[in-house]
Amino acid sequence: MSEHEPPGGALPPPAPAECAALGRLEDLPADYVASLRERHLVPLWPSLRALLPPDLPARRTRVVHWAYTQIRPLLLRAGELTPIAKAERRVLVLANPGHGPDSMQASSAIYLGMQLLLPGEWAPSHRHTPNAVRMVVEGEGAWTNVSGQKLPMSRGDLILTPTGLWHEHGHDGDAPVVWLDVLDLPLVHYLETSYHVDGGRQPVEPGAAERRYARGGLVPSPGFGRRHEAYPMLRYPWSEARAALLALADETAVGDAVQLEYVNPETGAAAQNLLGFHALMLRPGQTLTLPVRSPAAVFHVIEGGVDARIGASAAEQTLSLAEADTCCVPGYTPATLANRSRREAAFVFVADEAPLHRKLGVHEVRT
Ligand code: GTQ
Repeated sequence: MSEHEPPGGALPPPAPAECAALGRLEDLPADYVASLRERHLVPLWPSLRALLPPDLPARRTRVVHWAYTQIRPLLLRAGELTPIAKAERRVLVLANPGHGPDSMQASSAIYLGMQLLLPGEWAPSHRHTPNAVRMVVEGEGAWTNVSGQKLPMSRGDLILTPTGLWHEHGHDGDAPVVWLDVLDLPLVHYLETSYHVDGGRQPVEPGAAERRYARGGLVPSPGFGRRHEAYPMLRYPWSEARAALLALADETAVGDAVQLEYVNPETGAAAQNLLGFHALMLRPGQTLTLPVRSPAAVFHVIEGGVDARIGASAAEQTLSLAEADTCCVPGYTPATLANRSRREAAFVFVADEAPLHRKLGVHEVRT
């Protein structure tokens, strides 16, 4: 689907006449408002500007920086306080205060959680309507079994657990494992379609899909191991993504973005239906200004240190992101990322709402 652009690029600022003050609720006789209420009716005009503000949408999502050094001790404490049997999923949710202090939202559609699994623990099998991915932050030896495929979880790996697929997590290693969960839960919940089903132990075979689809442009021939599932690839190893970024950097003009999207290798479409996932490389010393787009986005540093300058000049904030830190950026917001190192590349995992915006026809890039 093509990108929706307002005619003539960015919309012009509204003429004052277009934004004339409209009648307020208080202007109406109390008995009239009461009789509307009784009949479950609401006048539009007092709320019209709030629903359809001029030029720029109202956004509850705020810029937030979650430092891993602050999350980690609290997550390990959760490991002491709450046994896995009492948690099922031992997660601290990254709650954007713009959506309320107890919100389970990073943005209107994105949920983020840091999940801890201790050696020997098991998070039992279930399936649910929201789509989930895991970005492994720390530790070795954990695995996720998705639809019977046992997928090892190493740092930087992206593991998909798409809508409706059984999944359970286990850990055969000897140190805590932490990963970042990214779900479209806020949207699926808003749609009144969020639920889960418990499963027992699921059958397990070693996951081989990433080897079936290990090289770009080459997929198994029909009848010779071609997957007909909606989600043929469920694990994207960091070693592959990192190598692909370094190769792309060799082919990309200095100063241009070196970014890859995680896609379904059979269709080339985004790996999941609602949220998009990308891996971004910043060359040593590189500063990259991102296009201003409608979807909210999340940045999570896989390797290196990155300064994120976010917001229009008057309200600009600079976040100093360290390895394993996560931040979120509302839609329609300028953002510039700078690699603090002059010697090493930095690598950032990006999650955004772009596939959803494109499907809804509201995706916009502003220049
Ligand atoms: O690991 O299945 O952060 O079901 C939230 C809901 C993780 C999971 C979350 C979940 C999971």
